[in-house]
Amino acid sequence: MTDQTPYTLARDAAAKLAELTGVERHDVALVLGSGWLPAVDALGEATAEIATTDLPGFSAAAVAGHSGKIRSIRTGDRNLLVFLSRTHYYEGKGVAAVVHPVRTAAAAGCRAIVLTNGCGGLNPAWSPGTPVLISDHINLTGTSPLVGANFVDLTDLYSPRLRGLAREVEPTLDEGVYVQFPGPHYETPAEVRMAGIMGGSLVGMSTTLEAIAAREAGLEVLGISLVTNLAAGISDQPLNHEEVLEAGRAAAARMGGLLGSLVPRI
Ligand code: 8IG
Repeated sequence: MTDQTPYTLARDAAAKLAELTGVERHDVALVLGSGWLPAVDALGEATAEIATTDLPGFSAAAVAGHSGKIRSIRTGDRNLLVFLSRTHYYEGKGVAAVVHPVRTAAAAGCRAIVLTNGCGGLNPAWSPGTPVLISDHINLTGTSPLVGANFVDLTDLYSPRLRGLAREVEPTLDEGVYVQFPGPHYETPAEVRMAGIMGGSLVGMSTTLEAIAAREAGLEVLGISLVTNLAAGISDQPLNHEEVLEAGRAAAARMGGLLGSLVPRI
């Protein structure tokens, strides 16, 4: 045990996952963000559902609206591995804990991962409940899941091929640059203006570290943000978490339809 690395821990988790789900190999992984849970029921019947805490390296979920479960779903001829919750950087459990699901998915055989999140939008045209494809990111956490001289190329991190597929399913989808702040507080209006000046259009507290780990593991990455609120200062409304959950419920059918059409084609 003392010789465990994040990679061997992920291999152990993948072996236990196969044992508990009875699914030897998964093909596509999906990580759910705030507001996305209702959409998953539209994806099809679960082959198996287990608690994340049944697998090595996972700890309990911390956020309302996030459920600490992993669901295996058969869609078309694909085995889809759905993480109904994630560990956020702001929980202070370390970056390796944040990206453990991604590494577990890779060890379980996945070739692609769909990272979803709920976030704030800088474009006033994005009303709450608008899905936006992530075209690129700015990581403001000041850290990386990679340790050592591991110079992973992040050009085209968010797969142009998968974004193209998403737009075949839903041609009206906009794209945006996702800026990850450490959180857990929301941004000040000045920080939101800064994010915009830097070239960002979405602000949130997840996704970028996971995307980096996914690229390291050789996974193709699709990122989809659900804009659940206008970012601080973009509207004169204060932000609250209940609004996030409500935007998710209201957008569930559309998100479920999008994922349901997309995943079998990945
Ligand atoms: I949902 O406006 C959600 N998550 N940082 N800012 C940040 N994270 C978020 C926001 C937001 N909305």
